[in-house]
Formats: sequence, structure tokens, C-alpha cells
Amino acid sequence: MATNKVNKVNAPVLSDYSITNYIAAQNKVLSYLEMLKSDFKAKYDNDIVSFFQYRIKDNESLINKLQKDNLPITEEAAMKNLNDIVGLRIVCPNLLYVQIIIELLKKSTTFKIINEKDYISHPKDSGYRSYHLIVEVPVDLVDGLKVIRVEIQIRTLLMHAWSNFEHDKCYKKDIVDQELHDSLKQRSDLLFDMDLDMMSQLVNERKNIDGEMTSVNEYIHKLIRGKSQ
Ligand code: 0O2
Repeated sequence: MATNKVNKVNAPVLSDYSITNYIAAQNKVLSYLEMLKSDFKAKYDNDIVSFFQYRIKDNESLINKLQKDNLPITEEAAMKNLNDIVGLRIVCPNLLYVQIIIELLKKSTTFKIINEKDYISHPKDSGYRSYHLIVEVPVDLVDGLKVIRVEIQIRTLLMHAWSNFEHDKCYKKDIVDQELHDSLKQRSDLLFDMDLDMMSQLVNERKNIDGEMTSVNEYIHKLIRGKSQ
């Protein structure tokens, strides 16, 4: 039987040692994110993050991705070409906090951003919305400094719920149910309207407190600089 799917008993693409290095990079980013979350909470008494998710890409997904990109199934090809062997997701309660987190990540000295995809302002054809960053994380290892790429996805709770459902029902499916696809796309826009409404509400609440506040960006910058110190 001809199949493109990978046999689950395939030899591991990554050595145990490489996986340990990827876990080290994952932990470094995660501990930075945890620190940001608790610092924000301490300063503003608000949860900027609802939850984090993270994973090291499993062997089957690694092989599928290498095959999809017409690359050899080798550790070298995976390490050189795949940016999402380590993937972390930041799910925020609302769009305002998504924007604040992105601003904070852009200022981070823990890693260097090398690629940015704004699927929030420019959603995918499916209706998928999230903000994606590829970052380079320096990790101090016994043999010296190694720079490891990590993918970070940032989204709201509503985007996350939509994405999980769409991932399950449509994403990577060989046969597309056009009606479901169209309806999901429409609902992604409706959910985004709700995210925008909630953000305006939050900003207006602040406006009443702050008086002269003129734009969301200004609010975010005030907030990040710690106006209420
Ligand atoms: P999985 O199963 O989630 O791990 P690249 O990674 O750059 O080679 P691409 O497609 O250019 O490939 O990257 P992109 O667009 O930044 O997407 C990377 C990840 O975003 C995907 O990982 C998904 O997690 C998510 N994603 C992208 N498009 C969609 C979509 O239409 N629907 C849903 N639900 N998620 C999406 P993987 O490895 O493709 O899949």
C-alpha cells in the first residue's frame, strides 16, 4: 500500500544529545516568559498570560516536515532548516495583552528575533490568526555557546479555541470540506471582532482613568514603561 505517512517506528532523526540541547533552549525561553508573567502580575496585578504550551517536535512530525520540504531525512537537514523543532505558545486573555507581550518580546535580551509573521493583521486563507516569531536563543553548553532557533506563537484565548478546532477538522486534511472551511473563516472574523471589542473596552476603561490617553499604542507604551510606578 503506497503511503506518504511515516511509519512510527522510523529511526530517530535527532540524537538524544541534540534533543537535550533543544530542551535547554526551550527551558531558557520558558523561564524568561514565566518571569515576565510574574513581573507583570506583581506590577499591574493582572495576568498578561492565560497559559503557555510548549513541545519539542516529535520524530514523526519532523520526518513529515522534512519530506514536505523535499529535504533529506537527516539530523543535519532538520537542524539547519527547521525553525520549529522547539515551539512555544503564549495564550493571552485579550488582544491588548497580546500586543503588550509582543512589545516586551521585541525588547528581550534573552533571544534575538530573526523572523516575524503577523497572522493577526494578515490572517491566513483558512482564517488562522496568531503572531509568530522565530528567535535565536544562545545557550551556554559544555562545548561552548550554541545558538538554537525557537518558534514562539502568540494569540488570544479566542484565537486559540478557533485554531484548535480548525486544526482538528481542516488543517493538513487531504480533502477540504469547503462549507466548513468557509464557515470557519467567517467565524474567525466574528471572533476577531469580539477580540477588538474587548480591547476597546479595556482601553476605554484606562482612558477614563488616565484622562488624556490618545491611542492604544500610547497606552501600551505607558503601561510597559511602568507609568503607575
Ligand atoms: P502543527 O501540527 O501545528 O505542528 P514553516 O514552519 O515556516 O516551514 P509555514 O507553514 O510557513 O511553515 O509556517 P507558519 O505559517 O508560520 O505555520 C507554522 C505553524 O502555525 C503550524 O505548524 C501550525 O501550528 C500553525 N498554523 C499555520 N497555519 C495554520 C492554519 O491554517 N490553521 C491552524 N490551525 N494552524 C496553523 P505546523 O508544523 O504546520 O503544524
